[in-house]
Amino acid sequence: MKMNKVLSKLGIVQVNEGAATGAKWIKAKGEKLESYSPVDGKLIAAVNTVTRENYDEVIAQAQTAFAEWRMWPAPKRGEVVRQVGEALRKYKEPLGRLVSYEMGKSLQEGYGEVQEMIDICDFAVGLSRQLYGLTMHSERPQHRMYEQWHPLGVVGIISAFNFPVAVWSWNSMLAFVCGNTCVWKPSEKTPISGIACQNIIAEVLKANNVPEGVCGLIIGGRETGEWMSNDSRVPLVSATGSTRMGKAVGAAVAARLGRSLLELGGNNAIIVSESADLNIALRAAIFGAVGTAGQRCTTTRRLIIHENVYEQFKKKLVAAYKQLVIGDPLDEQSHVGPLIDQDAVAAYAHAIAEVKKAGGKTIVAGGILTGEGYESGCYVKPAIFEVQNEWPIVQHETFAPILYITKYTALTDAIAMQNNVPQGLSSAIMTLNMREAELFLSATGSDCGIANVNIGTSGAEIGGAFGGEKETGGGRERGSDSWKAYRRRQTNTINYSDQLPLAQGIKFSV
Ligand code: UN1
Repeated sequence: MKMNKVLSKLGIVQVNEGAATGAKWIKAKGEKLESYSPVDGKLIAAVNTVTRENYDEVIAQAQTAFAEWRMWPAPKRGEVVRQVGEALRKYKEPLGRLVSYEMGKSLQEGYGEVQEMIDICDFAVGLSRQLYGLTMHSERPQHRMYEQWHPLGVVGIISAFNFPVAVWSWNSMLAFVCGNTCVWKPSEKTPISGIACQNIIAEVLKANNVPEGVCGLIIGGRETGEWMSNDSRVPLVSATGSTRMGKAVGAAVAARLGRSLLELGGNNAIIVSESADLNIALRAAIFGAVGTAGQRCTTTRRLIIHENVYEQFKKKLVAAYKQLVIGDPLDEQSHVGPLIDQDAVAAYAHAIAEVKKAGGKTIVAGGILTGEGYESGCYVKPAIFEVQNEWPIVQHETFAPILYITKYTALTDAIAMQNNVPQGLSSAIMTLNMREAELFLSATGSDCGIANVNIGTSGAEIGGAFGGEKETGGGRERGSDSWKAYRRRQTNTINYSDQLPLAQGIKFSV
């Protein structure tokens, strides 16, 4: 499908409006933001950014809508989400293609991202008939005690360029079935994918007479995120992105005693044991390191390899890296697409210079590609360096396909190395030895939010809670009981006796 056909299918025009309260668009009055594809450097479309006034209008409408939306029975809200899932199935092809073109990930991964959206819709529909609270036994006679979960209000969603659409859906679909309204600020690097999602969902909102304001969108830069973080009308801000951004959002939200849900940087390692199936380990490591051109927060950045298989595994890696095809991500032959923009290319070059300065040994050389097919200036070669784990550059998350490898002797040392970084998102061990696997998963093992055995660090399924510890921010999105982050807990005690006994046996009479 040609890109202009893709854009017209998704309702993208030359200059898009930039703010929406749901089914309705507002012509935003801020500066124009142009989105260029890292694939070929061409302009995709432009979009107006919001002014403070536009922002306030969208938030106010979200507040108004909340008063009504929270009264809808949860399964009825779930039915709307079910239809969103159907609409996403219908638009999977063009939306996946647009994500691939605007962000630069491979077409397969673009489709995969839309599939994650469909999966969260299915998950949320089931959840809409659950959202369970507990009942407890009261210490007082003829008393009943239980807890229930109520919606919070307006949920602000700040998402990153690397998953331009899926992360919005993880947050909003759970927030919706929980009875919240949402306002989404997509990354300013991928605004057109955000506009496309809004167009898709608008059809469903209209068909179901969903109150205007339930699902808002604002296009803007850092300042817009700051408005949201400081806005006490937004009880929860869910932010995905760099640790630096997350610290700013977390501090601003905490200063007003709001809630934040943070999913920030990772520095994910795979431990390759001498008992690993090396072919599985190789495939996992390569997809983990070069998939999405190293721009997932779950990207494999470090390999900690047992000394007895180190040389052998290194050879396999080098041979496999030679096979990688770097090029247009919409071409199914390509394994690695471009980085998001030239700033990312500069960060890649800087990291390589730093690792070399620290004494890193080049195993597979990097480089910026030029010439035919690489005109956007965003294509780089996946690189591998032999390093020491404690070097500052290795401790740092660089959003690029740079893989650091290092050697270990004892598994406990490998685990210590894997944990010895500021971030704590994802981790994995490759081993067929159950003692090693269980040690890695034990309380003395990986300190990450995700720990896998014989699976790489990326590619988590929707059903599990997603997020991590330390500088990753501590938040959990998507599966398991992550929905609780989008609700407030209320403990209810009901007295159906004709007495008023006090808890803890306290006597008080007047
Ligand atoms: C991210 O990079 O922000 O587990 C999310 C994965 C994907 C999600 C990544 N399902 O790699």
